[in-house]
Amino acid sequence: MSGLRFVTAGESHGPCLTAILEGIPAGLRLDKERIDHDLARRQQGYGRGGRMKIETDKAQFLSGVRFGETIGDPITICVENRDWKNWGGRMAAFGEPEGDKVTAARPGHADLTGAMKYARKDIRDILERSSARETAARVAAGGVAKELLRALGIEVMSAVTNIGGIAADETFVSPEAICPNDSELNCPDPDAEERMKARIRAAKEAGDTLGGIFRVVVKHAPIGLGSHIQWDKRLDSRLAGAMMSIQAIKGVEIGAGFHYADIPGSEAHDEIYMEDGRPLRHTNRAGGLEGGMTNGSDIVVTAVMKPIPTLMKPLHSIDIETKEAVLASKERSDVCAVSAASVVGEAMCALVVADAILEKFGTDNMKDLIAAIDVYKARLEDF
Ligand code: EPS
Repeated sequence: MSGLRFVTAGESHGPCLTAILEGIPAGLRLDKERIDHDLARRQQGYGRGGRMKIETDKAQFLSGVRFGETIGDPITICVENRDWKNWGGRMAAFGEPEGDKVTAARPGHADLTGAMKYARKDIRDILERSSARETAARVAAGGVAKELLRALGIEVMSAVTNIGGIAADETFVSPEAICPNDSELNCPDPDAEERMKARIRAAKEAGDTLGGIFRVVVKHAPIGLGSHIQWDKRLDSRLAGAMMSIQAIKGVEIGAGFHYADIPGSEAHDEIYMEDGRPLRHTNRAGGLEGGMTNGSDIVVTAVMKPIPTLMKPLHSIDIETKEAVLASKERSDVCAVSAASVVGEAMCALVVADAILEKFGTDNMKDLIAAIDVYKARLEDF
């Protein structure tokens, strides 16, 4: 990231999650309610665990914003962990730890490799940071990126398309059909959503977990974000990397994605026509990206999430202290968090697209940014 950069800090049961975001121009008005609404959307979803009943995630702005407007400084956002009050004895920065160590590694989690790599005897030293609770900080930072995009007329939205093998009907979740919705699983197909909920109930009863697929769409991004000239400037690679960085994501597609394997070139691309003096496409198989650059069509990114590795009917594993065979540890967790991941996916796409905009047009203040984009768009009118 060169226009915008951000880091997060914080453990799942520490005092808070924090994000520091640098590069947001001065003069951007923020709607804190909208940012908090995304934090609430990340918490909801049928199949979430007991933790979500404890937390009411809210973004606290600690720097970079005065009276609702950014001032160009790094923005620090903190999301409090209410559960911290129950974990002080196990998570304090100093003193002696209370309670037992976690020594039974969960297959599929960072537990075993993290403990080996970081030379830790208590897997809690790994799992606290690898937990998807960290994504609350990303959604808060992504909320600011979304505010920037909104000010430029760009929208980011998502839908869950599959949970545990139950697929939503394409008429509801095609890139053209997706629009903001507040359904429980972020799935706009009500019939599929009911079947997904039944599938989640059955998984819970069986002590099991479920993964799924979600799609993020970015509408009205300017033409020419990203670049073909270098591997790390290609916007599709940046989007795919950002999506893969979300906990439990195991695959990402842009546009037609893996379906490209099934079709010949004659059906794979988006033919270009000239209409009213402008180039126009009637299809969007490319998912809005050609040569690593936005081409003016909607950006379409799809990702698959594996089932959460914390199982109430645990898998075979080993104890890192005794080195003996044991069943994996049981931590309170979710049965299914695909709808939460879809909100995190929106945040990550928003951060990447905002970064590409600021890289191309400048980062000091909103007035200069809007003027630069207007000049560029006027030039493209007459390319
Ligand atoms: C999460 C908070 C966690 C889990 C979940 C995501 O809360 P706790 O560990 O206190 O129950 O519900 O974490 C995981 C799925 C994971 O694998 O670590 C959250 O805020 O999203």
